[in-house]
Amino acid sequence: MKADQELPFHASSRSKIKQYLTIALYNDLKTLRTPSGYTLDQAITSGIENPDSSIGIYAGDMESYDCFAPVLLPIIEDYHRLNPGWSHKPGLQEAVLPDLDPEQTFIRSSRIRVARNLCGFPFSGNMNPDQRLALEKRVKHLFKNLSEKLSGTYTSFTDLDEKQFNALLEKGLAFRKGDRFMASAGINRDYPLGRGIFISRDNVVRIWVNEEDHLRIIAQSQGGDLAYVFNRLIQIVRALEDKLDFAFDPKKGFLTACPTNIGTAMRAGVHIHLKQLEKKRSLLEAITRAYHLQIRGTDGEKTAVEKAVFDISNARRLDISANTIVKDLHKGLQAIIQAERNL
Ligand code: CIR
Repeated sequence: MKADQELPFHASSRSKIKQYLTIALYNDLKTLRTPSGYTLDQAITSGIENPDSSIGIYAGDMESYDCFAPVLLPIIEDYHRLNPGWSHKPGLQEAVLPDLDPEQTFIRSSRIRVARNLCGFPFSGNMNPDQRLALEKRVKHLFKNLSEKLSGTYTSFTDLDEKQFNALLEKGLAFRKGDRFMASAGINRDYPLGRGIFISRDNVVRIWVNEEDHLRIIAQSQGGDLAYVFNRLIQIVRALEDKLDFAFDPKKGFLTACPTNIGTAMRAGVHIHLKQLEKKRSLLEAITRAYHLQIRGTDGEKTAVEKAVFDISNARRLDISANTIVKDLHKGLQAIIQAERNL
Protein backbone atom coordinates (compact mmCIF):
# COMPACT_ATOMS: atom_id res chain seq x y z
CA MET A 1 0.00 0.00 0.00
CA LYS A 2 1.25 3.49 -0.84
CA ALA A 3 0.35 6.12 1.72
CA ASP A 4 1.15 9.76 1.11
CA GLN A 5 -1.85 11.61 2.43
CA GLU A 6 -4.25 9.32 4.18
CA LEU A 7 -4.48 5.63 5.08
CA PRO A 8 -7.50 3.89 3.52
CA PHE A 9 -9.57 3.51 6.70
CA HIS A 10 -13.25 4.14 6.18
CA ALA A 11 -14.44 7.59 7.29
CA SER A 12 -16.90 5.95 9.68
CA SER A 13 -14.27 3.73 11.31
CA ARG A 14 -13.61 4.25 15.00
CA SER A 15 -11.09 1.42 15.23
CA LYS A 16 -7.98 1.66 17.34
CA ILE A 17 -5.78 0.91 14.35
CA LYS A 18 -7.17 3.97 12.58
CA GLN A 19 -6.63 6.01 15.72
CA TYR A 20 -3.02 4.98 16.34
CA LEU A 21 -1.56 4.28 12.91
CA THR A 22 -0.27 7.62 11.68
CA ILE A 23 1.11 7.94 8.16
CA ALA A 24 4.59 8.45 9.60
CA LEU A 25 4.31 5.25 11.63
CA TYR A 26 2.88 3.39 8.64
CA ASN A 27 5.80 4.48 6.48
CA ASP A 28 8.28 3.39 9.18
CA LEU A 29 6.79 -0.07 9.51
CA LYS A 30 5.48 -0.87 6.02
CA THR A 31 8.65 -2.55 4.70
CA LEU A 32 9.17 -4.79 7.73
CA ARG A 33 8.56 -8.52 7.54
CA THR A 34 8.44 -10.91 10.45
CA PRO A 35 10.39 -14.20 10.17
CA SER A 36 7.26 -15.89 8.78
CA GLY A 37 6.89 -13.09 6.22
CA TYR A 38 3.99 -11.17 7.80
CA THR A 39 3.65 -7.49 6.96
CA LEU A 40 1.84 -4.50 8.43
CA ASP A 41 -0.44 -4.43 5.36
CA GLN A 42 -1.57 -7.97 6.17
CA ALA A 43 -1.97 -7.13 9.86
CA ILE A 44 -4.34 -4.23 9.17
CA THR A 45 -6.35 -5.63 6.24
CA SER A 46 -9.20 -6.63 8.56
CA GLY A 47 -9.41 -3.12 10.00
CA ILE A 48 -9.48 -1.61 6.52
CA GLU A 49 -12.05 -4.03 5.11
CA ASN A 50 -14.29 -3.90 8.17
CA PRO A 51 -14.97 -0.30 9.18
CA ASP A 52 -16.81 -1.49 12.31
CA SER A 53 -13.67 -3.18 13.69
CA SER A 54 -13.03 -2.30 17.29
CA ILE A 55 -9.26 -2.66 17.05
CA GLY A 56 -8.67 -3.81 13.45
CA ILE A 57 -5.24 -5.46 13.67
CA TYR A 58 -4.11 -9.09 13.98
CA ALA A 59 -0.73 -10.68 14.68
CA GLY A 60 0.54 -13.13 12.04
CA ASP A 61 3.03 -14.76 14.38
CA MET A 62 4.52 -14.22 17.82
CA GLU A 63 7.22 -11.96 16.36
CA SER A 64 4.55 -9.53 15.08
CA TYR A 65 4.28 -8.22 18.63
CA ASP A 66 7.89 -6.96 18.54
CA CYS A 67 8.06 -6.10 14.85
CA PHE A 68 4.93 -3.90 14.90
CA ALA A 69 5.28 -2.83 18.53
CA PRO A 70 5.24 0.92 17.77
CA VAL A 71 1.62 0.63 16.69
CA LEU A 72 0.58 -2.48 18.63
CA LEU A 73 1.71 -1.33 22.08
CA PRO A 74 -0.43 1.81 22.26
CA ILE A 75 -3.40 -0.20 20.99
CA ILE A 76 -2.79 -2.90 23.61
CA GLU A 77 -2.42 -0.34 26.41
CA ASP A 78 -5.58 1.46 25.36
CA TYR A 79 -7.74 -1.63 24.71
CA HIS A 80 -6.68 -3.41 27.92
CA ARG A 81 -6.77 -0.10 29.89
CA LEU A 82 -3.32 -0.74 31.30
CA ASN A 83 -1.58 1.36 33.91
CA PRO A 84 2.11 2.25 33.56
CA GLY A 85 4.32 -0.63 34.68
CA TRP A 86 1.77 -3.24 33.55
CA SER A 87 2.91 -6.79 33.09
CA HIS A 88 1.46 -10.25 32.66
CA LYS A 89 0.64 -11.83 36.02
CA PRO A 90 1.30 -15.55 36.09
CA GLY A 91 -0.74 -18.00 38.15
CA LEU A 92 -3.02 -20.85 37.30
CA GLN A 93 -3.67 -22.65 40.58
CA GLU A 94 -6.57 -24.87 41.55
CA ALA A 95 -9.31 -22.74 43.12
CA VAL A 96 -11.83 -23.42 45.88
CA LEU A 97 -15.02 -21.41 45.44
CA PRO A 98 -18.59 -22.30 46.46
CA ASP A 99 -21.03 -23.17 43.68
CA LEU A 100 -22.79 -19.87 42.88
CA ASP A 101 -26.16 -21.32 42.07
CA PRO A 102 -26.51 -24.93 43.26
CA GLU A 103 -30.22 -25.03 42.32
CA GLN A 104 -29.35 -23.75 38.84
CA THR A 105 -32.05 -21.08 39.05
CA PHE A 106 -30.05 -18.47 37.15
CA ILE A 107 -26.80 -19.87 35.79
CA ARG A 108 -27.29 -22.15 32.82
CA SER A 109 -23.66 -22.99 32.18
CA SER A 110 -20.11 -21.96 33.02
CA ARG A 111 -17.35 -21.86 30.47
CA ILE A 112 -13.68 -20.95 30.76
CA ARG A 113 -11.32 -20.91 27.84
CA VAL A 114 -7.72 -20.04 27.23
CA ALA A 115 -6.09 -19.46 23.88
CA ARG A 116 -2.65 -20.88 23.23
CA ASN A 117 -0.37 -20.76 20.19
CA LEU A 118 2.63 -22.94 19.51
CA CYS A 119 6.12 -21.51 19.04
CA GLY A 120 7.57 -22.40 15.67
CA PHE A 121 4.35 -21.98 13.68
CA PRO A 122 2.95 -18.74 12.24
CA PHE A 123 -0.41 -17.73 13.71
CA SER A 124 -3.61 -18.74 12.00
CA GLY A 125 -3.89 -15.78 9.58
CA ASN A 126 -0.45 -16.49 8.16
CA MET A 127 -0.44 -20.30 7.96
CA ASN A 128 -0.27 -22.30 4.76
CA PRO A 129 -2.09 -25.64 4.38
CA ASP A 130 1.01 -27.71 5.21
CA GLN A 131 1.60 -25.77 8.40
CA ARG A 132 -2.01 -26.19 9.51
CA LEU A 133 -1.80 -29.93 8.87
CA ALA A 134 1.57 -30.26 10.61
CA LEU A 135 0.24 -28.48 13.66
CA GLU A 136 -2.85 -30.66 13.70
CA LYS A 137 -0.71 -33.80 13.43
CA ARG A 138 1.46 -32.67 16.32
CA VAL A 139 -1.40 -32.05 18.72
CA LYS A 140 -3.35 -35.10 17.57
CA HIS A 141 -0.43 -37.23 18.66
CA LEU A 142 -0.43 -35.51 22.05
CA PHE A 143 -4.16 -36.01 22.53
CA LYS A 144 -3.72 -39.73 21.88
CA ASN A 145 -1.13 -39.98 24.63
CA LEU A 146 -2.95 -38.13 27.40
CA SER A 147 -3.37 -39.94 30.72
CA GLU A 148 -6.50 -42.04 31.16
CA LYS A 149 -8.09 -39.34 33.34
CA LEU A 150 -7.71 -36.61 30.71
CA SER A 151 -8.23 -38.71 27.63
CA GLY A 152 -10.81 -38.14 24.91
CA THR A 153 -11.37 -38.20 21.17
CA TYR A 154 -10.03 -35.93 18.46
CA THR A 155 -12.05 -35.43 15.30
CA SER A 156 -10.73 -33.70 12.17
CA PHE A 157 -13.54 -31.83 10.45
CA THR A 158 -12.28 -33.06 7.10
CA ASP A 159 -12.99 -36.65 8.24
CA LEU A 160 -16.71 -35.90 8.62
CA ASP A 161 -19.43 -35.83 6.02
CA GLU A 162 -21.92 -32.96 6.06
CA LYS A 163 -24.44 -34.80 8.21
CA GLN A 164 -21.86 -35.77 10.82
CA PHE A 165 -20.44 -32.26 10.89
CA ASN A 166 -23.91 -30.71 11.32
CA ALA A 167 -24.64 -33.12 14.16
CA LEU A 168 -21.48 -31.87 15.94
CA LEU A 169 -22.49 -28.26 15.25
CA GLU A 170 -25.93 -28.81 16.73
CA LYS A 171 -24.37 -30.12 19.92
CA GLY A 172 -22.25 -26.96 20.04
CA LEU A 173 -19.09 -28.98 19.51
CA ALA A 174 -17.78 -28.00 16.08
CA PHE A 175 -16.81 -24.47 15.14
CA ARG A 176 -17.74 -22.81 11.89
CA LYS A 177 -15.63 -20.68 9.64
CA GLY A 178 -14.87 -17.45 11.51
CA ASP A 179 -16.59 -14.09 10.98
CA ARG A 180 -15.76 -11.46 8.32
CA PHE A 181 -13.14 -9.88 10.62
CA MET A 182 -11.26 -13.18 10.71
CA ALA A 183 -11.91 -13.81 7.01
CA SER A 184 -10.14 -10.54 6.12
CA ALA A 185 -7.25 -11.52 8.36
CA GLY A 186 -6.75 -14.84 6.52
CA ILE A 187 -7.81 -16.88 9.52
CA ASN A 188 -10.56 -18.73 7.60
CA ARG A 189 -8.28 -19.68 4.73
CA ASP A 190 -8.49 -23.36 3.67
CA TYR A 191 -11.22 -24.05 6.26
CA PRO A 192 -11.95 -26.86 7.27
CA LEU A 193 -8.47 -28.18 6.49
CA GLY A 194 -6.41 -28.85 9.61
CA ARG A 195 -9.31 -27.91 11.86
CA GLY A 196 -10.84 -30.19 14.44
CA ILE A 197 -11.92 -30.71 17.99
CA PHE A 198 -10.76 -32.77 20.93
CA ILE A 199 -13.51 -33.76 23.36
CA SER A 200 -12.79 -35.32 26.74
CA ARG A 201 -14.63 -38.49 27.61
CA ASP A 202 -17.03 -36.67 29.94
CA ASN A 203 -17.49 -33.80 27.49
CA VAL A 204 -16.24 -31.14 29.95
CA VAL A 205 -13.00 -30.33 28.13
CA ARG A 206 -12.93 -29.36 24.47
CA ILE A 207 -9.99 -28.15 22.43
CA TRP A 208 -10.47 -26.35 19.15
CA VAL A 209 -7.56 -26.83 16.81
CA ASN A 210 -6.62 -24.19 14.23
CA GLU A 211 -9.47 -21.79 14.84
CA GLU A 212 -8.52 -18.14 15.51
CA ASP A 213 -5.65 -19.46 17.62
CA HIS A 214 -3.78 -22.74 17.28
CA LEU A 215 -5.53 -24.02 20.39
CA ARG A 216 -8.61 -22.86 22.21
CA ILE A 217 -8.72 -24.94 25.37
CA ILE A 218 -12.20 -24.88 26.85
CA ALA A 219 -13.80 -26.33 29.96
CA GLN A 220 -17.55 -26.11 30.13
CA SER A 221 -20.25 -27.48 32.38
CA GLN A 222 -23.91 -26.98 33.25
CA GLY A 223 -24.61 -24.76 36.27
CA GLY A 224 -22.44 -22.32 38.18
CA ASP A 225 -19.60 -24.34 39.70
CA LEU A 226 -16.79 -22.10 38.46
CA ALA A 227 -14.06 -23.76 40.52
CA TYR A 228 -14.86 -27.18 39.06
CA VAL A 229 -14.68 -25.83 35.52
CA PHE A 230 -11.50 -23.85 36.22
CA ASN A 231 -9.77 -26.81 37.84
CA ARG A 232 -10.61 -29.08 34.92
CA LEU A 233 -9.15 -26.49 32.58
CA ILE A 234 -5.95 -26.25 34.62
CA GLN A 235 -5.39 -30.01 34.47
CA ILE A 236 -5.51 -30.18 30.70
CA VAL A 237 -3.50 -26.98 30.23
CA ARG A 238 -0.74 -28.40 32.46
CA ALA A 239 -0.68 -31.67 30.55
CA LEU A 240 -0.29 -29.84 27.23
CA GLU A 241 2.22 -27.36 28.63
CA ASP A 242 4.44 -30.28 29.58
CA LYS A 243 4.82 -31.25 25.93
CA LEU A 244 4.38 -28.02 23.97
CA ASP A 245 6.16 -24.68 23.85
CA PHE A 246 3.52 -21.96 23.93
CA ALA A 247 4.05 -18.51 22.41
CA PHE A 248 4.72 -16.39 25.49
CA ASP A 249 6.29 -13.11 26.44
CA PRO A 250 7.09 -12.27 30.09
CA LYS A 251 5.47 -8.82 29.82
CA LYS A 252 2.61 -9.51 27.42
CA GLY A 253 1.82 -13.03 28.59
CA PHE A 254 0.43 -15.60 26.16
CA LEU A 255 0.48 -14.24 22.63
CA THR A 256 -2.59 -14.63 20.44
CA ALA A 257 -3.75 -13.82 16.92
CA CYS A 258 -5.97 -11.01 18.19
CA PRO A 259 -4.24 -8.56 20.54
CA THR A 260 -7.45 -8.34 22.60
CA ASN A 261 -6.72 -11.83 23.92
CA ILE A 262 -3.10 -11.56 25.07
CA GLY A 263 -2.08 -11.95 28.71
CA THR A 264 -3.88 -14.80 30.39
CA ALA A 265 -5.69 -15.32 27.06
CA MET A 266 -8.59 -16.34 29.26
CA ARG A 267 -12.28 -15.74 29.03
CA ALA A 268 -14.26 -17.04 31.98
CA GLY A 269 -17.99 -16.61 31.85
CA VAL A 270 -21.47 -17.90 32.35
CA HIS A 271 -24.76 -17.97 30.56
CA ILE A 272 -27.15 -16.50 33.08
CA HIS A 273 -30.90 -15.98 32.92
CA LEU A 274 -31.80 -12.56 34.34
CA LYS A 275 -35.49 -11.90 33.82
CA GLN A 276 -35.69 -8.90 36.15
CA LEU A 277 -32.36 -7.31 35.39
CA GLU A 278 -33.14 -7.47 31.68
CA LYS A 279 -35.66 -4.71 32.40
CA LYS A 280 -33.05 -2.78 34.39
CA ARG A 281 -30.14 -2.84 32.04
CA SER A 282 -28.47 0.19 33.62
CA LEU A 283 -28.33 -1.55 37.00
CA LEU A 284 -26.90 -4.71 35.42
CA GLU A 285 -24.34 -2.64 33.55
CA ALA A 286 -23.34 -0.79 36.73
CA ILE A 287 -22.73 -4.07 38.57
CA THR A 288 -20.77 -5.62 35.70
CA ARG A 289 -18.63 -2.47 35.42
CA ALA A 290 -17.88 -2.49 39.14
CA TYR A 291 -16.61 -6.07 38.93
CA HIS A 292 -14.75 -5.63 35.62
CA LEU A 293 -17.14 -7.90 33.73
CA GLN A 294 -18.55 -7.59 30.26
CA ILE A 295 -21.90 -8.52 28.78
CA ARG A 296 -21.97 -10.21 25.42
CA GLY A 297 -24.82 -11.63 23.37
CA THR A 298 -26.14 -15.12 23.98
CA ASP A 299 -24.05 -16.52 21.14
CA GLY A 300 -20.89 -14.59 22.00
CA GLU A 301 -18.99 -11.67 20.47
CA LYS A 302 -21.14 -9.27 18.43
CA THR A 303 -24.44 -11.18 18.88
CA ALA A 304 -27.75 -10.22 20.54
CA VAL A 305 -29.07 -11.17 23.98
CA GLU A 306 -31.89 -13.67 23.54
CA LYS A 307 -34.65 -14.54 26.01
CA ALA A 308 -32.88 -12.73 28.86
CA VAL A 309 -29.91 -15.11 28.73
CA PHE A 310 -26.79 -13.00 29.12
CA ASP A 311 -23.22 -14.06 28.48
CA ILE A 312 -21.25 -12.45 31.31
CA SER A 313 -17.49 -12.79 31.43
CA ASN A 314 -14.28 -11.08 32.52
CA ALA A 315 -13.38 -7.83 30.80
CA ARG A 316 -9.73 -7.91 31.92
CA ARG A 317 -7.19 -10.49 30.80
CA LEU A 318 -3.83 -8.76 30.90
CA ASP A 319 -1.99 -7.45 34.01
CA ILE A 320 -4.20 -9.73 36.11
CA SER A 321 -3.76 -13.41 36.97
CA ALA A 322 -6.13 -16.14 35.83
CA ASN A 323 -6.95 -16.88 39.48
CA THR A 324 -7.93 -13.25 40.15
CA ILE A 325 -10.11 -13.24 37.03
CA VAL A 326 -12.05 -16.25 38.30
CA LYS A 327 -12.33 -14.78 41.83
CA ASP A 328 -13.62 -11.44 40.44
CA LEU A 329 -16.11 -13.21 38.21
CA HIS A 330 -17.34 -15.21 41.19
CA LYS A 331 -17.79 -12.05 43.31
CA GLY A 332 -19.48 -10.17 40.47
CA LEU A 333 -21.92 -13.00 39.77
CA GLN A 334 -22.81 -13.18 43.46
CA ALA A 335 -23.70 -9.49 43.31
CA ILE A 336 -25.72 -9.96 40.11
CA ILE A 337 -27.68 -12.90 41.53
CA GLN A 338 -28.36 -10.91 44.69
CA ALA A 339 -29.65 -7.96 42.64
CA GLU A 340 -31.85 -10.24 40.51
CA ARG A 341 -33.36 -11.81 43.66
CA ASN A 342 -33.99 -8.37 45.21
CA LEU A 343 -35.97 -7.31 42.17
C1 CIR B 1 -12.31 -6.14 15.72
O1 CIR B 1 -11.31 -5.43 15.65
O2 CIR B 1 -13.42 -5.72 15.99
C2 CIR B 1 -12.15 -7.59 15.40
N1 CIR B 1 -10.86 -7.82 14.87
C3 CIR B 1 -12.40 -8.48 16.61
C4 CIR B 1 -11.89 -7.95 17.91
C5 CIR B 1 -12.26 -8.85 19.06
N2 CIR B 1 -11.39 -9.97 19.13
C6 CIR B 1 -11.77 -11.22 19.22
O3 CIR B 1 -12.93 -11.56 19.20
N3 CIR B 1 -10.82 -12.10 19.37
